Amino acid sequence: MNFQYWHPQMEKMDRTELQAFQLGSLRKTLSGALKTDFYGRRLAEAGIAGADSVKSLDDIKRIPFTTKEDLRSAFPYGMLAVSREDVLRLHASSGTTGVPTTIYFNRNDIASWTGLVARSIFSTGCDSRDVFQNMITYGLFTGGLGFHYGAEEIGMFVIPSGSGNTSRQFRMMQDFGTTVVHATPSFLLHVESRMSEEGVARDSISLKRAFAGAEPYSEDTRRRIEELLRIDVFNSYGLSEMNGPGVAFECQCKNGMHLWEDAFLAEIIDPDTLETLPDGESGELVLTTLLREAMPVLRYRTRDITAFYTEPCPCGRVHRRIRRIKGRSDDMLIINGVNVFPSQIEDVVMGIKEAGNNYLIVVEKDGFLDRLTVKTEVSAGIFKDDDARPLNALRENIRRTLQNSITVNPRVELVESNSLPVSEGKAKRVLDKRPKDI
Ligand code: DLL
Repeated sequence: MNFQYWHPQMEKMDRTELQAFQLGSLRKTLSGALKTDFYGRRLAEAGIAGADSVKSLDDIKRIPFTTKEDLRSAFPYGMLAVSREDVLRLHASSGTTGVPTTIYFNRNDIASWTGLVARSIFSTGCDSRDVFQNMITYGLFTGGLGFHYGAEEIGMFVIPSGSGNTSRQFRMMQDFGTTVVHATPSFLLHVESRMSEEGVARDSISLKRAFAGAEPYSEDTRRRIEELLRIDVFNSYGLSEMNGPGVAFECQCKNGMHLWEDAFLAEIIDPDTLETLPDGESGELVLTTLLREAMPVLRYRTRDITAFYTEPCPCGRVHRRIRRIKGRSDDMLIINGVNVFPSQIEDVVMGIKEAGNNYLIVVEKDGFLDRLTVKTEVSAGIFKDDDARPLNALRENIRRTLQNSITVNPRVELVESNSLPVSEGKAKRVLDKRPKDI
């Protein structure tokens, strides 16, 4: 295989050099973090007064973890390390209780993020001759602009098609000779099935590769997409708190995702004991930003369960690879790539007085896409009436309020009070019927 490197010096430096670079960057990051309200307090409590109290990479263990809850509590500017005039952009993702977690970028942050995404895309064998169709949501979600900038940096011909509008997607592929697409794996499968339905011949498109991520999927799903569309599919991992995409990415070897360790310091911990685990063991990924200036984040608990590969990759990159994400250590659902916390749904349902006390969240596959149904009990009495209008209005009110809150359009089913199962122990509010074959 012919390997190509976007930033060979960074991608292939030896590990000692990489670790020295990481230590220097960690200290810079700490200096920035100490300027923020949130970390100023948090680090002082942990006895870290200045960046030089960190003498080795191992000293990272003295720094307290950061959680999504912390980001929410610091909303909007408690973690901002630069003046607001220096901020160029924000992105956001859902928080556990409806308050978004907001991430800020200054000019250098946009440049370093763009570099990481460019490096990721280039490592799959793409170059400036490729036509790239970005079939993912633009806007507050990081997947759109993150990939857009990275692909432009390489000089690719970028089509910012966004997600949805399936028939138009493959028409654009035909019109412009798209060679690479980016989408969630479920949307890729959906596009393929619509192509077959509408009789679009595979030979009428020039697709060679796809980047698929933002939600978990199995090796079988990857193979299925590859066989159906006759392309190579590369796994792409990231999270808003760490820029977005471009945290870890598969290279041409397609065997684990290189986690860009010059930009992120990675640890794997046991989510229960919080102890660091040896390389190779499966646990929760914890990440510290090393390059971010506007909003450094220290020891962020991603809740994603993975493990490091212990053997080096034939591509020659020094950055360690993580395994396909096995699941999460919290209850966050990912529905067609969108993060949804059950607590957000509960807030909406409980905030509507005609809704009863019990509800059930059902997630299942509808074709290749995810479908969310919220079954809600209604207050006693409302079903007795012959007039269906109040029920329809209530259903629509719940649906609209939910859609505004979680950005996913759910189906709402109203059921009689006391008809949903009540568990004796912890309430089981989520029924995830999607196949788990990871
Ligand atoms: O999903 C960023 C992204 C955009 C990644 C485009 C890849 C492509 P968030 O919306 O903050 O950011 O969601 C982050 O999604 O903690 C994982 O649980 C999950 N996730 C992301 N990529 C993968 C993947 C973007 N390849 C959360 N496999 C993360 C499994 C993934 N889960």
